[in-house]
Amino acid sequence: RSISLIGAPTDIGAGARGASMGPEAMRVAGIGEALRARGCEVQDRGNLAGPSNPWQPPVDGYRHLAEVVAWNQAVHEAVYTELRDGRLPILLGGDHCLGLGSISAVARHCREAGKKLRILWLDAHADFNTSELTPSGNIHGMPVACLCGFGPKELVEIGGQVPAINPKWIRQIGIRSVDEGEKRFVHEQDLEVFDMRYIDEMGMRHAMELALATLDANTHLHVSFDVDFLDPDIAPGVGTTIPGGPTYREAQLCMEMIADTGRMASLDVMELNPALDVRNKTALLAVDLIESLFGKSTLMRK
Ligand code: DIR
Ligand code: MN
Ligand code: MN
Ligand code: MN
Repeated sequence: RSISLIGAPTDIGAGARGASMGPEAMRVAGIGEALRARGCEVQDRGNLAGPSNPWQPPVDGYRHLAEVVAWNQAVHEAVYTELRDGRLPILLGGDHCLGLGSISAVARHCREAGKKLRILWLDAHADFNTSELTPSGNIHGMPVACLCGFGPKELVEIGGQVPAINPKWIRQIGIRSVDEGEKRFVHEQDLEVFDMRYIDEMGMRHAMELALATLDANTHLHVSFDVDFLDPDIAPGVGTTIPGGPTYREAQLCMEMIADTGRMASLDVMELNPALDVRNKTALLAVDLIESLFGKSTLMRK
């Protein structure tokens, strides 16, 4: 497989500074070497450029809207170009507001290539806020809503078609922090959410069986991996730690089951915050999990 690494060094949509250092921490943790060891051809496209973080309060429910738009346009073009060239893009964030640029590019590619799209959203949060619902104004809490057409015009139009995606195409895994108004909106839009209670009761295996059901040979599977999906005991290097996330074993199984489908065609690795990490352990864990996502297993698979 031909993979392109794209760094997006910004924390423009987050509530804590530091995710701007995520791409380099992933390189230092050896993501390129790990993928090459899996037999992949890997090109590191380096880092995208964009506005610096002015660290201003929200205006009309959005913090840094103009800067978020600029970063997402850059991400959209970069991800779209790699897909057009038949490559598998891995977006190294950066905060999760950039999921909008990335997934709008994937959706545009799927429209043009006549492919079905399925999105796995691995996260502690639903990221389904709007300017009316958000308690923070941080746009990293809004990308899923923007993709579904609920957000400011400049953002929802980045993919060239509004909405960029249908909420039915999304499966959310590991969710355990949803704001009050956001909760109602998730229900209203009928998002398919496998929250931590579901995983506790039914197990990661069953959650993933359902989340990955009905993929076919014509499906493009996109994985948007917010590192705060993981339990903070194993992954402290994120801006918004929420207790009670998937364990190391549960996270490995999740990644292995995705790999088994053979359908993953694009990936985001978001919200890694080296300023809050301990000796880069969260980046090293992310690389370990990504190896599983690309098919590393203990034994030969039958
Ligand atoms: C919270 C935190 N729901 C907000 N969101 C995220 O500010 O909208 N944290 N995505 O990582
Ligand atoms: Mn997120
Ligand atoms: Mn999150
Ligand atoms: Mn089952």
